[in-house]
Amino acid sequence: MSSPGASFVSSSLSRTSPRRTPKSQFTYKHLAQLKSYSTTTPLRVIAHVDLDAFYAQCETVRLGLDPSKPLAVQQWQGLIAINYPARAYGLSRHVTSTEAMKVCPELILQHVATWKEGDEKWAYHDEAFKHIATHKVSLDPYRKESRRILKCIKEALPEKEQRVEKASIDEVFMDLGAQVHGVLMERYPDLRGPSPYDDPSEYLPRPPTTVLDWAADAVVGTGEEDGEDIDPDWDDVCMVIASEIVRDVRKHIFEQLGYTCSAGVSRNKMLAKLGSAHKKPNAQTIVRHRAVHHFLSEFKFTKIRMLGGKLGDEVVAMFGTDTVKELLEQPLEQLKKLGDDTGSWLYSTIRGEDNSEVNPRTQIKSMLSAKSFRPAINSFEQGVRWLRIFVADIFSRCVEEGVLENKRRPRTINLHHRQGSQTRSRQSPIPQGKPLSEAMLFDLAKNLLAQVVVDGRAWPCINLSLSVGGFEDGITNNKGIGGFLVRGEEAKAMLSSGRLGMGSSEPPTKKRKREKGNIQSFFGARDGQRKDFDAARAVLKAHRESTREDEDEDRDMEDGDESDAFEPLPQDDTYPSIRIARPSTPPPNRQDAIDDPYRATTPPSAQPPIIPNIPPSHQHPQNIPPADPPPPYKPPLHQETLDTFFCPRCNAHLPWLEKAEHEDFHFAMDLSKEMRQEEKNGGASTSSGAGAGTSRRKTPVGQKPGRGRGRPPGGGGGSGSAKGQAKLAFGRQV
Ligand code: DCP
Ligand code: CA
Repeated sequence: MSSPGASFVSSSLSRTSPRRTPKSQFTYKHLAQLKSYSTTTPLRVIAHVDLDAFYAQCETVRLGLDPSKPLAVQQWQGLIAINYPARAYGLSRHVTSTEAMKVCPELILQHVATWKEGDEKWAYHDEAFKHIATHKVSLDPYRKESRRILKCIKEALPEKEQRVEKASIDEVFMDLGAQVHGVLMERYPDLRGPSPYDDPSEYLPRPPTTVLDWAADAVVGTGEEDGEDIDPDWDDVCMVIASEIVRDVRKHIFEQLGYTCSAGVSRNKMLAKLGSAHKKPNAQTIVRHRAVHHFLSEFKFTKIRMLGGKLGDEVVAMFGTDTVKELLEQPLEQLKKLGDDTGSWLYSTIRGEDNSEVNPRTQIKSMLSAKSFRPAINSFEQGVRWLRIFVADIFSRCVEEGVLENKRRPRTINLHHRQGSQTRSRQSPIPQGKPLSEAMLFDLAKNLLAQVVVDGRAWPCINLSLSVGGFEDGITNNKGIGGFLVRGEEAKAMLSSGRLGMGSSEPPTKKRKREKGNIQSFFGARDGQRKDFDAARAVLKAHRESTREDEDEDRDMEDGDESDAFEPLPQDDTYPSIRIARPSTPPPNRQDAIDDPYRATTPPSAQPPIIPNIPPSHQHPQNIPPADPPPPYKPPLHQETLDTFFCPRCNAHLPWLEKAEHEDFHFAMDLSKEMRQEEKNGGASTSSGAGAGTSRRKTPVGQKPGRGRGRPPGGGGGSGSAKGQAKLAFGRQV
């Protein structure tokens, strides 16, 4: 490519221009910092590369189709990726597949791959969209392509001068500092010498004024005559070099794999990302230092990452504007009304400041597989069938991570279960002393679900997700004493599963007594639920036994700890600190797309956001897989009004969907009463029929049935019985 001349010193123009000052505004130190990826050098160059219509391109490439033909990727009835030829018809993610075909009859619709219940591997199924109830989306094909593209990008960069961060399934950031520094030294040998007087704070000489060649790039303007032609400085030259590098990378991806992408080049991640979205597809945009102000003022700040949601709304409400231009008029003190940290962060962000570094970690920290159920699922058996798929999905990804070679392995497994508006999470450690297997994960997953079921109120379930986390580098079978130590995430998970004996304040014998006598007799009347409950209990029992065997082995190798601290007790809400927060609501089409390895499996706290100097008050609160469970389930109106059942125990008509929850309420009440009785009798089990209607309540005339946690009609929070329920559900003190 054509570029600035070999030596700026010999450039006559650089000396003759009347407007030119003899020195650059950058110092030798700034230049040296570029090499070490400093986040503060004003010469910094960051690129963001984003694949165009990614899933759609994956399908086009996989099927060997003509990329100029309109194609969309379908997930059930919705579209999740639309290529640019199809976008020319006005198609977007908001239309359904049927609507899309009406608008563009020649549209190629390809459904995402799915796991079919019972199958061992995902596949592309004909008419998969009809099987939402029995299939689960697999994003494996896109993850695979994502990995190939990342590899290709790395190949296109010098091994020792690359810093690449995978930001999502189809995005990477590159800090081009070291490479650009190398090119500068090559092209402008005069820069190599030591700084005058060996003083790094000395200013660099001016670069030559040869016209900078931006090739076909979209170079963001400054809104006025910017003087670049006669007055370029080293920051402009760095951008030109970076734009050449990025063009080469994009060319390499296209030539090797057939994908087009767009890129942004600027002085930090935030600006580079805004740049890559500026012109699409297959283009690159340069946001020079001198253009930042103009570029950003044109934006609505709600387009900037972290300002799209609640914080953005708050700012709009407080300052009555959503444009950067108007917000720039607010002094720092005013912005600090949002809080000191948030105000300062916002002040610098809208001025284009972002010192977050490009973090080259590429290792996955957690993996998640999830499914939203429409219709909801209603039994342990059904849940287990889905767990089998989740485990197969996760295990195959673990294999790619090198678990079989014991390179890396997860230490914890988590189950999130959603019923109505309530999300429950159960966690357990993954035994580290033996090879990780699919069967082991399945057994752990089943055990977690069984815990939820035994705790009650499990059905109908509208979302289940399973994740493994706490990936660590593998240890060999001859692990040292450290391999047996329980620490960090694993210890947390043990607490969560009660294995350290903190899941309950009562002795295990008492618990077993209660399970056997009361619960069974309660469910005795209801065959379906009893079967469900028994199945869950059988799983818990089998798991407990196998865990005991394992632990006996482990204990033989340890110090002969005889305590019975490993009983896997069902969890409840007693220990909120180990419960996992409910993740946020996804965009409508992403319900099954949540196991994106980067968007969804890297814990937010471990993954610096695009603007990592975000104020702490607005950071994601917990280190959880950012799974996106569905929005709260709202049954269709007719179900709420017509599909009611009559509860003979409290003479109330309640929505059918709340039946199980409501019955569980009565169970809780009965049990609570019985336990109190037991205490009164000095601990002797009464084992009376818990379903005998001992705490029957009546619905006051005209009062609506209670909602939510299965409260019976009229069940006020302060009443004695409601308290009993609360105790059972949250306290385990009964
Ligand atoms: N995706 C999804 N659901 C969404 C958004 C995205 O399933 N609501 C998936 C499909 C996309 C991929 O993630 O192909 C990447 O998302 P992008 O937002 O980068 O969108 P595209 O790559 O499809 O288009 P663009 O060319 O605008 O980047
Ligand atoms: Ca994209």
